[in-house]
Amino acid sequence: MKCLALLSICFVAALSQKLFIGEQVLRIQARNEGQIAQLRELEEMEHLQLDFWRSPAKPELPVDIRVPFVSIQAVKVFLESNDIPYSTMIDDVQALLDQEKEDMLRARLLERNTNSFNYAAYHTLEEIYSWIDSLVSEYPNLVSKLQIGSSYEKRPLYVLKFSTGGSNRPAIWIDYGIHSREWITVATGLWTAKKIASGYGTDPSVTATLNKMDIFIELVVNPDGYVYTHTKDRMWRKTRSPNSGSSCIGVDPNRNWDAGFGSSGSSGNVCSESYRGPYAHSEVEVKAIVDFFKQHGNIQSFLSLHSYSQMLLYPYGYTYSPAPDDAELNAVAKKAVAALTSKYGTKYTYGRVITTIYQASGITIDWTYLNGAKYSFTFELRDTGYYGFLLPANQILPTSEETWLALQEIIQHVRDNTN
Ligand code: 0X9
Ligand code: ZN
Repeated sequence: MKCLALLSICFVAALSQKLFIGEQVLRIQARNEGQIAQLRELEEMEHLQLDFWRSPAKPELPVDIRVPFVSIQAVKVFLESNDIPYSTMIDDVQALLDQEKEDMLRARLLERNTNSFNYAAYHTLEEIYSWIDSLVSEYPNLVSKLQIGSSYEKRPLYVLKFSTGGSNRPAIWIDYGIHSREWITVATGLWTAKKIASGYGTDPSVTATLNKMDIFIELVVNPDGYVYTHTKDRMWRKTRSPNSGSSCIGVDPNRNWDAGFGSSGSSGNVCSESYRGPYAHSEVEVKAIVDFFKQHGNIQSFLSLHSYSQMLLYPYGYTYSPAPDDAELNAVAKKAVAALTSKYGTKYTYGRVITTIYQASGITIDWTYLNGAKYSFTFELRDTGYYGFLLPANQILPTSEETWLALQEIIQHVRDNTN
């Protein structure tokens, strides 16, 4: 055990991976709007190099911040002098990363096809892309692989198509990994794709859906970021495209869509984690989906998966105006969440993005909703911040199973309400 852990540290160092020694994640519970404003000031202090896992929004929602070792003293002094309550959620970020690496190395050993594949482990992009080819070859009459474009660093952008025939049937889109550090979404995506492939002809609900509709799944929307989280910086969120005139890299692909683009709920600062980009759809990974969506012309439901917070959200993020289908989306979310909770008791909140989490402009589901995908939802998977983005691999299967129940509710509703 000890020797394995040591080995992984050497391995990490050899790849010149960013280390998080002595870093902590603090959970802050603002008492009122005044303290929210003070936390926003803290967010502006760039020299502290803070990573806001959850930004200040409203007093009911805790704020989670990853704090580098050198800033811990300063942040705690700031909080204590302003009488803002906090606790330590993750005491040693690097210890969690070492464990994660060890779990991954162990998991790889026996994988040959999509049956012996270890769904309870996190995987590299290479492993995922080879798994995609296995799935296509094992279900040749149902599953095919499309390439909808290339990433900034020229990696292929693959989409799995599940179809039993017809021409341009109404479709459901599901994507994972748009924010690269949200590994749980990608792992859940692989499990879900296998569930759908193996469910045709055996699971009545999957069968009924695929007899009427097509399903498209993009497992890794942001492959450059995903590779970067495995090789350089586990906490990378954005794309990897450069910004002219700055050494800060990347755009937040969930602020880059042409729906309220540029309004509040995104940042114009290239170094910000929610930098919106120079113009809407500037990121090729976003543009590839936009082009595919328009060209297809019959995508009825668009589901985009994120983590963390345990929420099921629907439009809008950029405006307080309710969407025209607000009541129906609310009812669908309600039954989806009830199904999800029935499995392991995991509690979810649901509602519009802007009122449930925070204002966010230029987000995926606002664009897809405004462009015809009536059933546009976004998930924030487990957990609520105990591990945050570093959810241990032993939660992959339960997360996938419970999320599947919610997906099934949504898909059924879409199927029953689409011609
Ligand atoms: O800030 C975001 O983009 C989302 N939170 S995350 O931690 N996954 O980055 C919240 C925006 C609205 N939610 C979704 N679009 N899932
Ligand atoms: Zn996200």
